[in-house]
Amino acid sequence: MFDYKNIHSEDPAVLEIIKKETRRQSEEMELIASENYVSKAVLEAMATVLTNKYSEGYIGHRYYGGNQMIDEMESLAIERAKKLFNAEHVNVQPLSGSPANAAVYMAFLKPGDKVLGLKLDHGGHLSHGHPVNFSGMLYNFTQYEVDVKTGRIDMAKVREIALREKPKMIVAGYSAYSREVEWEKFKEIADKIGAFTFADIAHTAGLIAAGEMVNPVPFFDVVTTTTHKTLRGPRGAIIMCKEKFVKLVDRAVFPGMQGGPHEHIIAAKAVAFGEALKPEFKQYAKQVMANAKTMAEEFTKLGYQVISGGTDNHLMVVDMTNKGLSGKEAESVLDRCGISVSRSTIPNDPNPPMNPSGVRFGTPAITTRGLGQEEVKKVVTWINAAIEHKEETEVLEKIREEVKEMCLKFPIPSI
Ligand code: DSN
Repeated sequence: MFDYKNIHSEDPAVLEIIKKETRRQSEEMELIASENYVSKAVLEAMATVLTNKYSEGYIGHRYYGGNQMIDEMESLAIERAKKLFNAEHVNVQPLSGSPANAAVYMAFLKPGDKVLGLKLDHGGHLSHGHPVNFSGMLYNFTQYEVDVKTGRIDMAKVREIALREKPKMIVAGYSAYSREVEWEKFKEIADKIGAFTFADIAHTAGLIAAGEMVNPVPFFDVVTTTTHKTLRGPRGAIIMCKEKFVKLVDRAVFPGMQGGPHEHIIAAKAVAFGEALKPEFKQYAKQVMANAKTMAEEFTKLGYQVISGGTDNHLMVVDMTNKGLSGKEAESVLDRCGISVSRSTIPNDPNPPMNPSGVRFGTPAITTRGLGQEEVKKVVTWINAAIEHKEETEVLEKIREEVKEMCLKFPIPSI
């Protein structure tokens, strides 16, 4: 959409890489559950002079002059996000998901405090207490799990652990969990022990904003989300909280964790929130979920083990063990066909995260391109054929051609 004439003359080496990536995105299929394609308007907002500005502080209280328009932009983004999620307060400055989560812990906890979070190989995020992450290093996490038989979070077990451990905070909301979260039950358990409730809705935020999944914002103490997954905005994050926690949260973001916010990204967040408030976005979210359901059903028909037996959202984790390959091998076979996926652990995975047993599939990006359930069925047959014929270069190349043909039929809106 941009003509790139200045990069062309100033820095052809950079332009060459941008062009190659544009071609890759355009001709290949994106099934990574956390990725999406932004609109032209979001892309334009990112490429603006707002990147030139320092604006440490908050609206009306900045540590630099010349922030009148920046104040206007931040309040627009905040007002739209509040409306979208029915939030009492929104901080739109977090640079991305992990820094947002770090700010939440900093706001509500002291190092060493007890927290409850879902284990990484059961679908949690690194920043929900994994020992190699700052969260697991600084705070005393106890990890809950999904029930291995059902693939779902066993709330009776969560209650039992919470009552025993008495954490100061309970974290819910996940990276590789395909079912609706029982937010109200989490809140009820937390209230019993006086714990803070923290929801990380990074994956499902767009579906929640569209009213297609349950929204924890009205009753959880604090909620974070990235803005670039199902919400289809720029790479970044926001924190939402109850009015009574405004000072704690805002101070943790700045000066606690961050310096100058990225105002060009905040402008793009505002555009994305505006888009998500439109009725078309509800249709988009519905289609994302319908596509995911169809995908899970098609995999199941072909003998794949979908964790929890299906999906209520935009993603699913498929155990590749009975197909005779690891998640990493499946990822690389599909890469050769022009289909991007991400390897994933399965609950109690006997293999390490670098070479786990499963693959996570998601439908947000293909739905933005306009693919519907009929196309999704075709995509699953390609995936299955690629896995069954993983050693046969000719078969993989033929699939690659067919994938490309479909992708060119459904162009990415911003390309
Ligand atoms: N990296 C993201 C994902 O793929 O789920 C989470 O931060």
